[in-house]
Amino acid sequence: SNKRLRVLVDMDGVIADFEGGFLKKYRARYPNEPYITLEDRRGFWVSTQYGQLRSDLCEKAISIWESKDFFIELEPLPGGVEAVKEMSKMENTDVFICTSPIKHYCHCPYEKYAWIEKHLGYDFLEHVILTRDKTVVSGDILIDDKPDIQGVEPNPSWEHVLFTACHNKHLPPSPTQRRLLSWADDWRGILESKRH
Ligand code: DGP
Repeated sequence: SNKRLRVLVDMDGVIADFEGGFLKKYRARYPNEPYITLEDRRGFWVSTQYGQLRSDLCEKAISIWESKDFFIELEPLPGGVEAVKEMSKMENTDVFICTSPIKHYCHCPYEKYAWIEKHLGYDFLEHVILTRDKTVVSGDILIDDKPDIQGVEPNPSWEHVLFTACHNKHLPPSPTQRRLLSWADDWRGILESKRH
């Protein structure tokens, strides 16, 4: 077919290092509190696991990503920015960054746009989708590190390709969910498989 391919790429945990940025700033702000190494992370919600470690650590964790400059200062994950640039130059391919801002909105949405401009360029701001519900966004593929992506649309148009992250790498393989192990993995092959 000569239809265009629409690829949705998540931001935190896929092209921006949310987990690494969180741990670095948490340890700097709370040097005497216990923490969870990236090796020991389990479950998508950081605050849930910190709350299980000690109940007051839930709100301490939240205070980190609610702080000014948290999102803009996230480091790019290896190969992510390069992959997004490369796929957006491919023929018959439309790429959008599809990301859920936190509800503490005074810094996060602004800094997400600023991060995109800084790392992908001003023109890429045309390709940003901020939404708390990715199921209502149409696309062929959604590359996202969250294992369960739910919302009001029970049958989203996209295939969710699970991007491996510290919190999901121990989940058993699913026969219905493909994985991208990293940006060194065969993302070109996954795109190609959706073109038929
Ligand atoms: P997304 O990756 O687009 O699904 O966005 C999820 C956002 O939520 C991302 O910024 C990471 C952040 N996040 C991670 N853990 C927690 C948590 O425990 N609580 C909240 N409110 N947000 C979290």
